[in-house]
Amino acid sequence: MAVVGKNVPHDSARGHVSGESLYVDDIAPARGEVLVDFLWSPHARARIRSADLDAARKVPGVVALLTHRDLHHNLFGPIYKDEILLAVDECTFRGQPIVVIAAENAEAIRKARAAIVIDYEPLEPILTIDQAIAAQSFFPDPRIIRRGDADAALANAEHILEGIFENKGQDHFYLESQAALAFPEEHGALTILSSTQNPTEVQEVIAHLLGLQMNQVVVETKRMGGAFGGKECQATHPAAMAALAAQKTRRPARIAYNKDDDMHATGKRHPFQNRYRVGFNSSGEIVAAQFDLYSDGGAYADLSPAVMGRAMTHVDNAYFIPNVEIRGTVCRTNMPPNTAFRGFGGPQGATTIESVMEEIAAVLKKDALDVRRANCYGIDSRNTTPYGQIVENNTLPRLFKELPERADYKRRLAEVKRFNESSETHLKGISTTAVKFGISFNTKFLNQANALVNVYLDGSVQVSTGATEMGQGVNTKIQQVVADELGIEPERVIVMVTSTEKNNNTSATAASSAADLNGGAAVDACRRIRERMAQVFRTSTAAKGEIVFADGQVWDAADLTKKMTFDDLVGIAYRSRVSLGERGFYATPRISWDWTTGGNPFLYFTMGVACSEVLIDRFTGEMKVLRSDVLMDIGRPINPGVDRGQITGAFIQGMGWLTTEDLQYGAQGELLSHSPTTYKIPNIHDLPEVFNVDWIEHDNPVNLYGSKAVGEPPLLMSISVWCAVKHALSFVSNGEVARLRVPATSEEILMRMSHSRAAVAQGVQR
Ligand code: LUZ
Ligand code: MOS
Repeated sequence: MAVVGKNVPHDSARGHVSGESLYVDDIAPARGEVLVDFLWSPHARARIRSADLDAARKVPGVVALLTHRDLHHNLFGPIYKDEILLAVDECTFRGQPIVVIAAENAEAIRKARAAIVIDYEPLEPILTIDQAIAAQSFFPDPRIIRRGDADAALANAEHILEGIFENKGQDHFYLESQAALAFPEEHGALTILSSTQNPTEVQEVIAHLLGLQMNQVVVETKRMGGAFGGKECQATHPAAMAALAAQKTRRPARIAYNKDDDMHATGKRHPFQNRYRVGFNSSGEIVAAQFDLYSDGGAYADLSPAVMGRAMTHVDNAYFIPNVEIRGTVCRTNMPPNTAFRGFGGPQGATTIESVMEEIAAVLKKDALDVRRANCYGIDSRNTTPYGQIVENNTLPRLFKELPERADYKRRLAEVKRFNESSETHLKGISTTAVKFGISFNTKFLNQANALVNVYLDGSVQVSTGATEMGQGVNTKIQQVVADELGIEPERVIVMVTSTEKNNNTSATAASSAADLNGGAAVDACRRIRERMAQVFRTSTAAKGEIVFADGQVWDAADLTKKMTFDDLVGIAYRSRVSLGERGFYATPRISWDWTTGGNPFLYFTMGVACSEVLIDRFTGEMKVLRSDVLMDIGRPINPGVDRGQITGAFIQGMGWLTTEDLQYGAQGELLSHSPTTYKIPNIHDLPEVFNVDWIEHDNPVNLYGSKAVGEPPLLMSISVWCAVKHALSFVSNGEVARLRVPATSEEILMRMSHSRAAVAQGVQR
């Protein structure tokens, strides 16, 4: 009756569709509660000459107006402590909070906001990577990864390709906007209900900003309505504003951003500008490459250096590059601080080299799949990454063989060519791309977790970990693992609300690794409880063999007459005064990392290969995905249904970034596309018409029950869609390498096609 590997329903599945699941802002107002909101900077960069709050204070219903002066400290940040919560004398991005408003109702907040008078002196902002490079506005410590001699190998290469890959950002578009509820407790303590991936960070920052000890702040997270990285750091700001209001007014305080403010004020996926020089031979094999990556970090560092680190360790993606040089520079601009977003720089790195693969194929007039296969990481050789980690347990060659067969790639490629020769109205493209995603936080110390397992007198079990549930099903996976460890039904196990009171010093639920880390900690706790219970069983039955826990029973493997229910054994253990609670711990083994010497930043890699075919309207640039096939190595899934959902959802979310989600800004950096009417996330009609999602049977012996992390890696499978567009464009590019930006919106595609048509018409040499 093993539970791991079964489709146990998501623990919130019913609640999500019935509306029973509570999100922070669904919790009924407490007596005396104040509503909290904030006035944000309308300028990307401006000096605050003066602020007059007198008129706003007199607005009926206003309870408090709070500024940086009301904070004990104003400085925080996950990597560098460079970020301020409330602007002091200069605003450094549009959307930056300046005044926190606490009021009896929304009407009073609206009037107070209008009555605040701030005299700004607008300053010249830096709004783009180009402007940042021109001004040399960078965060500290540009990084470099180097192997072999790229310069020399490039000098001798048969072919050289140069280009720039550029991508725009992406809004997280979680359905539940940022929200928090703060309650004042006795002796100045606070309890915060926060929609955060990182309760510990919220606890730490609030304690610091408000002058409390961490043990005076309890942060609880029941669930999030989506997060995608957008609540790894930036849920902290609303929680801190609510906490400040609760501390100062001594009343419960609630904040919930509206969608527009959320889109204006929070950071996004990082825009990147990646320059590359690639040398290859006439069979398409890369002999050397130089990558110079620039990201837009925004006004504060946030997680940008770590995101850049992941971009740099994913620009190789599935491909071996013998001589390589990878530089990474994070630009400081006056945009909202860009932050974690599912994939965390990985997509920006991997799309760059997948784009290069299409370009090499175009130059050599080869099938891009053959080029990719020629460069794919090997099993016994050509298997070391630029940073020195060996790609162990490498299933990429197998995936590169099996997926194209399943997708009937060769035949369809020929069909695409025939179609493009005959159709005057449409264009098709097809591409097969890969993913190799490193699993582990690239900051070593974050790879730890603890878990609390309590067995109650009736044999039912509560588990608490630092993992937060954002719809991804981590609670269900932990429930399954605990059920199997104790040999009981999953219905006997409940995963409790995440709280800093039960689990201390936890890492963000991030890097796809929450089930790995927290599941590992829960296993540790269960095994120690089981060991004690087994000892009780031996004492009370004189059992001599191995003690088995399964099917809700406990028995002696050497003598099946010695058997009792798990519940009865719990009762005996309790009466024998044996502890039935345990705290487990997990620290990822084998990992090491150093920017100068390299190392093994990742415990293992999640891998996959995908093939997509697109149809483009030659007159409008409108694009449809005709078919996508995805084949992954996700180890042995703990919950196949949950994992299928993750692969499907991540693929579609990645498609959104790559094809339709177009962040548009005005001349002063004002976000113009700040609602669903102007920002196009994928909907049901954008699904590939044929969409096959599958995985291979393959064990991952280094991780929990042979499983692999699945949250982020499949997002990179959607790169096949973007590359299929690029492939389509190669048919109309007049012999030139087709360039394409992210997102490849209809406008972008149309522009690229028109450019080629104009070039053909005028005989222009580009
Ligand atoms: N967060 C982080 C992440 O702090 N380090 C990481 O490596 C990471 N990777 C993916 C997503 N979030
Ligand atoms: Mo993340 S991008 O919060 O795993």
